[in-house]
Amino acid sequence: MALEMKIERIELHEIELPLVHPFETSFGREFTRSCILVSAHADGLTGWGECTADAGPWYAYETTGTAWHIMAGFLVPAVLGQTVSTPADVVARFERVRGHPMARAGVENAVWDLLARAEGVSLAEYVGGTMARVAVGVSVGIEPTLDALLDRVAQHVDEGYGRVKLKIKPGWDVDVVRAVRERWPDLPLQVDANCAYTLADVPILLALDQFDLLLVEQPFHHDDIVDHAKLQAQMRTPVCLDESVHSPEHARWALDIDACRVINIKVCRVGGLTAALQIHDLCAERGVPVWCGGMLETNVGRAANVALASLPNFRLPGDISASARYYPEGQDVAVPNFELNADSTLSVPEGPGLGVAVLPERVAAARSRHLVCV
Ligand code: OSB
Ligand code: MG
Repeated sequence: MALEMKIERIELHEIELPLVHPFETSFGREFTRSCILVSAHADGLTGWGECTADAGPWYAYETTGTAWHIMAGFLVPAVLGQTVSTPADVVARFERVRGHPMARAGVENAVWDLLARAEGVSLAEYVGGTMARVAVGVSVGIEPTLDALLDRVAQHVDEGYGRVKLKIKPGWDVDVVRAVRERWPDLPLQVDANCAYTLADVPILLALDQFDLLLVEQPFHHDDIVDHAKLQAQMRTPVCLDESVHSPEHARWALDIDACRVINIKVCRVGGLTAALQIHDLCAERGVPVWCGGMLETNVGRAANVALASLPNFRLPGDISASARYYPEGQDVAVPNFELNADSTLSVPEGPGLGVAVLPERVAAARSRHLVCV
C-alpha cells in the first residue's frame, strides 16, 4: 500500500554562518554564508531541505529574500495541508511556478527527506543510489597571492583531497594553473570561471588545453549555451556547464548542440532532486558524465548532495568536501559531520532520510528569520 502523508506544518529558517576561510570567486569574496532551511512536518516526523540562494544575486538571480517570498507566498501554500505519497506530488503542485529553482528545491527536498524517513530508507536508497562512498574534491577560491593559493592547495592535498578545482577569472588563469600544474604534475585538476569570460577570451581558454584539466566550468555568460558550443568545438578539454543549466530542458538543449561534454548538477540550481535525477538519467543515456556541484551547503544540503552523488553516472568527483572545510566546529546545523576518507571519498549515510540530525539549538543560534506555516 502506498504511503500517504498529510503535510501538517512547514517552517522556514533563514540562517547565516561564518565560513572557516573566505571564499572568493569571479563574482566576489564571501566571509559568511546565508541560506534558508525548510522543515516539513507530518506524523511526528520532520524532513529538512536547504535552499542555497545566497544573500545577493551574484551566482544566480535568486536571493534569500526572493526565495523567502516565493516559498512563503506560493510554494508552501501549494503543499500545506495536502496529502503526498511521492515527491512527484510536490512537483505537480509547483508546476504553475515559473523559475525560482532554488526556492522550489528547498521545499521539494524537505518533502523528499520526510518521505524517505517515513519509508524508513536512506535518501540515497530512495533516489536509487548505488554507491556506498562518493568521490569528492575541493573547490579552492581565488587568493590574494599565488603563494597563498599554492599554500591552500598544499593544505588540501595534505588533507587527502584527490581532486582540486581552481576558481579562475581574467588575470588569474593561465599562470596560476601553470604554477599549480608544475608543482602537482599528476593531480586531477579542473577550473571554474563562474561566467567571467567572453568569446573574445577564447585564446586564453584554449591556452588551458595544455594543462590536462578534467574540465573547464562555465567560462561564459550565465544563460549561454551558444557561445559555449563555439568554444567546445575548438577545445580539447571538456567544457562543463554549471550556471546555464537550470532545468532538465536546459540540459537537453545544451547536449543537443554540444555546448558541453560534462554537466555539473547542483540540486538547488536545477529546482530540486526530481530535476537533478532527470538530468542524471538524460546524461547517462547520452554517455555524458555528471558530477555533483556544491554551494557551500550546511550538513543538510551536503547530505542531499552525497545521496544524489551515489547514483551511477556521477563519474567525476563532486564539490562535496568534508564539513570541516566549511563552518567552524560546533556551528553546522546538523550532525554528524562528514569526514574525508583516505581515498578522497565521503561515506553515504545509511540512516533514514538525509541520515543527519538537525540540532534545533544550532538552527536557532544561526537564525535571523523564522516563519511557521500551519
Ligand atoms: O560555481 O561551483 C560554483 C560555491 C558557491 C557558488 C558557486 C560555486 C561554489 C563552489 C563551492 O565552487 C563548492 C563547494 O560547495 O565546496
Ligand atoms: Mg561552478
